[in-house]
Amino acid sequence: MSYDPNNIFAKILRGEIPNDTVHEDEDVLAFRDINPQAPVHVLVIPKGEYVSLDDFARDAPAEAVGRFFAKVGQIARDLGVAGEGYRLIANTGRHGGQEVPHFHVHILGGRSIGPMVVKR
Ligand code: DGP
Repeated sequence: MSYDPNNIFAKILRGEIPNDTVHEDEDVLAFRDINPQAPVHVLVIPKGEYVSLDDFARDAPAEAVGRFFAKVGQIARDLGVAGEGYRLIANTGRHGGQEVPHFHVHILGGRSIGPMVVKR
């Protein structure tokens, strides 16, 4: 799947749509989810154009992948959720339920997040 430069997170990165930023640097933007599922619900996205985790893990330099996850950990610590714990989610592709085709991880915390997957 090729990268769609008009996806909503690309627009957020270009400043075309406002967001509630909690962290920004040269590599990543972290902002609060518009539809929070927990007291802390933050999305972390790389600034590079990657459709999904599959794309990012395959195509980004290993150093950039490592740096991204180091930053996710630091952002969770800064949000104050690392002590009690949190859940990291990377919905990937259709079966993963990914809605926005720009790689992102969800940091969910501030309460017990509950069962990992609801059985259907
Ligand atoms: P996913 O299913 O993993 O692709 O989740 C996409 C998330 O993005 C979903 O939890 C809602 C959030 N989201 C969608 N549009 C916007 C937006 O315009 N602003 C913010 N802050 N979050 C958004």
